[in-house]
Amino acid sequence: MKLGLGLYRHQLTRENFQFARQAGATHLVIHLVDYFKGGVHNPRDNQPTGGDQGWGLAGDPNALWTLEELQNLCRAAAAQGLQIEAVENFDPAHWHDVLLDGPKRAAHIENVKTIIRRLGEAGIPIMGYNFSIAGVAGRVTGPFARGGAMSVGMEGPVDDPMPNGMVWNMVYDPHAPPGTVPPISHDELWRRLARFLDEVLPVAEQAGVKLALHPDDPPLPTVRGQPRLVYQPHLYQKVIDLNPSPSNTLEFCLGTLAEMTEGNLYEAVEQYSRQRRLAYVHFRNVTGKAPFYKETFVDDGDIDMLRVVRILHQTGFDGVLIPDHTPQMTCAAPWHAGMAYAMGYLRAALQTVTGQRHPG
Ligand SMILES: [Mn+2]
Repeated sequence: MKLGLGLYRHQLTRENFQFARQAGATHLVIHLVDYFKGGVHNPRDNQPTGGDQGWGLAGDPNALWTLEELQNLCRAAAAQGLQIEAVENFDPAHWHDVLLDGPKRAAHIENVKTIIRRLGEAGIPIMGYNFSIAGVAGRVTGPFARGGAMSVGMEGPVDDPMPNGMVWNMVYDPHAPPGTVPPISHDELWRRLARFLDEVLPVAEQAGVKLALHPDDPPLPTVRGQPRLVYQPHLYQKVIDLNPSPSNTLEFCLGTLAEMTEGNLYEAVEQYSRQRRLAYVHFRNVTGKAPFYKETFVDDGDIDMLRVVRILHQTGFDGVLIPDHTPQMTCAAPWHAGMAYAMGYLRAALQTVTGQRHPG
């Protein structure tokens, strides 16, 4: 097992690469979508939350991430002793009509294929994604974690409809006509995922890239009136069973699994790790279940994280673990302090469980 750190787009700097390496990371998971165009409604110094308009404007629909950009990032990371393990999340601007089954769907499937080929060429082995219409919506921020540390949570269901021009909690068309996105059925959403996987996985396999699906966070049957795919642990199996490709994998988010109302988290870790379908793991702890839960420090929630690391080790998982989100610590660098705390915990857990001083 290897330790990684996730960085948002505006954090992809030499200073943060050094911070990651100093905190024990050998790998990075990078975000290339800019989630922080919502200004004061969605400040840059924390994980994105946002209001009714979500995280704000999506990217440029005509500017796919270039091979040169990816290669430059890989080189800059390597200069600090780090490998880029994954890019996390497609930009809604590049693939909204795959999610919405809209008129640009064919062009957007080509966008996804192009991005995956470029990742493969740059040597980045994983593309993490969410197949979700509403995305990560409906969360609140407050002093919920130990010692009054600022964290996020949910205080009830959020089913107010989503305005036209929006998908995955971002605005891809600011000039969309007034009105709301009509809800679809769960079956229709599964059909869209199956069709997407059938078209894209052969390209991913050829490029040597795994597609890794994050579960729906928050995990509820619907959010903003739109259906969700993976909102109980057993639904991850349905994703695996849709397509036998070894590139059909999971971005395994412990926090989201713990928020689910059914199943047993430790059994789920064992079940999916044994099938060799975990691409990488998000470490995040929480208390409570959706739609009433709060994010906590990694050592302080409902999940026994050391037990999870032990199961991953016993089942032969050899991929990357990253802290997902953490509460913000009261100091001059709240995000970095929260991450450094989680990295220290994870490094100690890896040393304890593997019996190696330099695991991974
Ligand atoms: Mn996650």
